Amino acid sequence: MDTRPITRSLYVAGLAALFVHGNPALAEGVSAGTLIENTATATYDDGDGPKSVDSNTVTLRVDELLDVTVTSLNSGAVAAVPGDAVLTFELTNQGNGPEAFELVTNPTVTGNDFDVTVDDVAVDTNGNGTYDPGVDEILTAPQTTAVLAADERLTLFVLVTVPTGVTDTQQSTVELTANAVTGTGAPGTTFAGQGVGGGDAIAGTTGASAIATGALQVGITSVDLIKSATIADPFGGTSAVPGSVVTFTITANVAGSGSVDDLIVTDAIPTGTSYTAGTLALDGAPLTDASGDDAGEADAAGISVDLGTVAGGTSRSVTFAVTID
Ligand SMILES: [Ca+2]
Ligand SMILES: [Ca+2]
Ligand SMILES: [Ca+2]
Repeated sequence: MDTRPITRSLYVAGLAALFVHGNPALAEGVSAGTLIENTATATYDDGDGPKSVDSNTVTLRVDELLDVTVTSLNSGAVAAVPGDAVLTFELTNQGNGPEAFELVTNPTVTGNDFDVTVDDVAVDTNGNGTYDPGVDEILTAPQTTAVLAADERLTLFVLVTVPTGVTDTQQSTVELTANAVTGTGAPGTTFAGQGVGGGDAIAGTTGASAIATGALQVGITSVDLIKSATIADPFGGTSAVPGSVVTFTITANVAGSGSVDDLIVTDAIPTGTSYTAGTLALDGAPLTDASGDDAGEADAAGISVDLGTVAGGTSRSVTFAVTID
């Protein structure tokens, strides 16, 4: 005979059905407007076979959280000279529902060495990360993005003009603020009925507002050319007479925090003299007279040396010799 006591077991199965309408894999969580339905089930054995019982179903609609982030996409300060410059930002709808954002720029930031003029805010319409005039859409006031889906990102360009009169290494920053069009406020601020599907919209941890700064640094680079000559006459002296060899030195001094591109030094062979073949040199190292094989070329008419890109603070010296006819 079985003497074991009757075992009554009760298993409560929690979290039954989770109905998700839409995409739940968002940074902010479940999509706004999603209905979350929950029914609890209990199973037990009352000694007369297994039984189960369901609870009533509780249905929750997920409200819309309003959140946004803005970051600068420039790696450090953008090198600038007087004239047009572009600052690049990324805006992300961090909320869990669709939302548009109004954009506000501020070029007069405390600590600026100079202030730029903000000309426009543009959207990277063709998505290549670069401002393309005539292609990328310029927003009209009030500058507002399209409605962005939850988690959608947008690359934005702030188009500015750097004023004349700025000096090398001066810096300026520009702020870009994005505010949810539905509203902003302290986290938890509720906009009744203004969320997805008539639910509430609620300011999230960002307060539905974000700000980022972009920086510009002036890089003005100048080139100074200095030419000198030394003379060796046929008699061991330094007189300029027919037959004297004149060695010219041309020094290019590049100054400033930036660099110059395509720096080419040229000089015509003076009338009354003839180029001495094989005397062209850069920083003391010989260059051939032929073209296309190194930085330099020379012929009866003149010399040319291509220094390429030269950073500020650098000096390069070109030398060559002529003989007085
Ligand atoms: Ca919305
Ligand atoms: Ca573009
Ligand atoms: Ca050459």
